[in-house]
Amino acid sequence: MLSPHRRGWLRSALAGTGALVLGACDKITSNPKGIGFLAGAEGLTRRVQRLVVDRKALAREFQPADISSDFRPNGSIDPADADYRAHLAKGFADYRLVVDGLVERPLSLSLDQLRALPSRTQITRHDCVEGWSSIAKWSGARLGPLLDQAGLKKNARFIVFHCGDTLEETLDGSGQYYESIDLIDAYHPQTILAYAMNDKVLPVAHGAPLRLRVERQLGYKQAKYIMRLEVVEDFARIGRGKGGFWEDRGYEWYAGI
Ligand SMILES: Nc1nc2c(c(=O)[nH]1)N[C@H]1C(S)=C(S)[C@@H](COP(=O)(O)O)O[C@H]1N2
Ligand SMILES: [Mo]
Repeated sequence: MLSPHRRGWLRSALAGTGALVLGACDKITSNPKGIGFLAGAEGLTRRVQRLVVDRKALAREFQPADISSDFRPNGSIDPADADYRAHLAKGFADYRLVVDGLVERPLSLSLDQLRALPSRTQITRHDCVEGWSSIAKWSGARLGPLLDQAGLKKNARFIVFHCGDTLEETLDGSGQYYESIDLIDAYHPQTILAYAMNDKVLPVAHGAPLRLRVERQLGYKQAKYIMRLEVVEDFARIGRGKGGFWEDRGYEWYAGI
């Protein structure tokens, strides 16, 4: 609900412009309920606009001198999973990023193909919920153009990132790391599938060969060891249904910063 203060502000705003804006709607302006309805609608529109504008704003970018010399690796840092070990042993020569689900054209992309896609380089700060931050320079394929290449189907709403590491041994396989983001973040210009960190090939500890950078959110959203992007309408049937490994264990799905 609007605060009394805000209601007051809206009422005076409407008093000033009301005659102009609502001039043709005398029946509504002369009806107090009608004014309340319009003021509420205007307040709602402003709040929604602010939300959308905020979601699209860029995360702060830093200078080369700000780059942390000791960027801390966290969570999985050397996956033991057999498939991952096999890829690593071959220097990811056979690695393919699979893009499937609600797409017109499923993709299977080698690292060379990923490196040829529209890219972006950015120096950003990574904030982990554990209370530490580090700054690094990331280069990678922009997710938006990649999704356009695959062509999203009408009912596409979320991108799920399936990772190559098992962070917790569970009987039902739900210990495999995964994450998900919505289309606002997927098309955000700083959202990239990073294959390089500080001008070098992405190290294993930080998610080789491919990790997500979704810069308006916390560390646990930054999926490492990405094997597959699945485009879905909802994630209820993936993992334990909350949209990510840590979300399944109680963390917020939207971890905005
Ligand atoms: N696949 C995978 N991605 C992951 C994790 C993980 O354990 N496995 N940990 C998350 C957490 S909590 C953080 S803080 C960052 C750590 O990224 P870094 O190792 O590059 O610091 O990765 C996130 N992405
Ligand atoms: Mo984290």
